[in-house]
Amino acid sequence: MVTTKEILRLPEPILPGHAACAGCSSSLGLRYALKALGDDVIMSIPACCTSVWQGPYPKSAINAPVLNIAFAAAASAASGISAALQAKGNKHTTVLAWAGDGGSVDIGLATISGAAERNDNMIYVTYSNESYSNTGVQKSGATPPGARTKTTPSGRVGWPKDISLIMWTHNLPYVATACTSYPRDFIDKLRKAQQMDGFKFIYLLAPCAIGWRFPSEKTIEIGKLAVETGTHILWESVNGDIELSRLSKRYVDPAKRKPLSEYLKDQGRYRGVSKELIQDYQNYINHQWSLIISLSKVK
Ligand SMILES: Cc1ncc(C[n+]2csc(CCOP(=O)(O)OP(=O)(O)O)c2C)c(N)n1
Repeated sequence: MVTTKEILRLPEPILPGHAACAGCSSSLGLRYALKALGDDVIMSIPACCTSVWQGPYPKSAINAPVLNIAFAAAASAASGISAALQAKGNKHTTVLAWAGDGGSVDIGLATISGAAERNDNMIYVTYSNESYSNTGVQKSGATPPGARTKTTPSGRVGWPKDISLIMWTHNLPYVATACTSYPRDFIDKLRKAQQMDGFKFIYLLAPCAIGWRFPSEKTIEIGKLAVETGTHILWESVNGDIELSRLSKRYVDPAKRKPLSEYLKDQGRYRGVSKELIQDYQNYINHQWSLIISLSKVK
């Protein structure tokens, strides 16, 4: 496993002058991703927070070549980059598609599914702040039960789509979940994906201080609570074999998990939400655990 010392020693890929909000974990996530993958990377980024915080054209705080592309098109643009590299005989450059949950779970789903079915050579990371953040925090298909957004003012009703499992059903070489509060786990997963050919998918939980309404200094703590309460399950799949990651293995037993209320108490998006919706969130979490365990090697 990568050490904290090594992460600190790696060159800084996010330059001074970016426009991310205080406590933004999508910028942190991309910082780790580019540290993990090195400097031989070409990115595809659709309309999302990252395309805003990278700074106004012609300047960019991301120290990598970026193709900024339409909202639905991160995967199809990355497919094009990947095909061009292949045509040039370039086997060394990594193609990284980096998109929000709205751009992945909703409007971009068809293009990701197409690229995955073709097994196009790229790493696709969905960084999920569980809403359309940069346009004012509207509900996305990844918004969890009970969360209040601009378009769900009394709390989101219904269950989100699990894009990691949707991608898993595409029979991919690599699928994983990660969280910006655990950079070592995320970096190891990215490096593993980088060694493989074909379409690799990572779903990165990225807490958003503005959208989730918590104090900006709590970004890391909130992400850790997502894992410690069992709300966000860390797992990976190599050639279809799902395995729980070390950090989540300890929470297989529900008695070991912190109560969901610990995770929600500092998040303004859950303030005043009905008990029924919070219970529905707990039901969803329990359902996800049963599903992952039944699909994984942990019986
Ligand atoms: C076709 C289209 N519809 C709407 C928009 C406006 N728009 C730009 S970014 C965005 C939301 C992006 O949400 P998400 O992908 O979750 O990324 P985040 O902003 O949370 O980082 C929307 C609705 C657009 N650019 N194109």
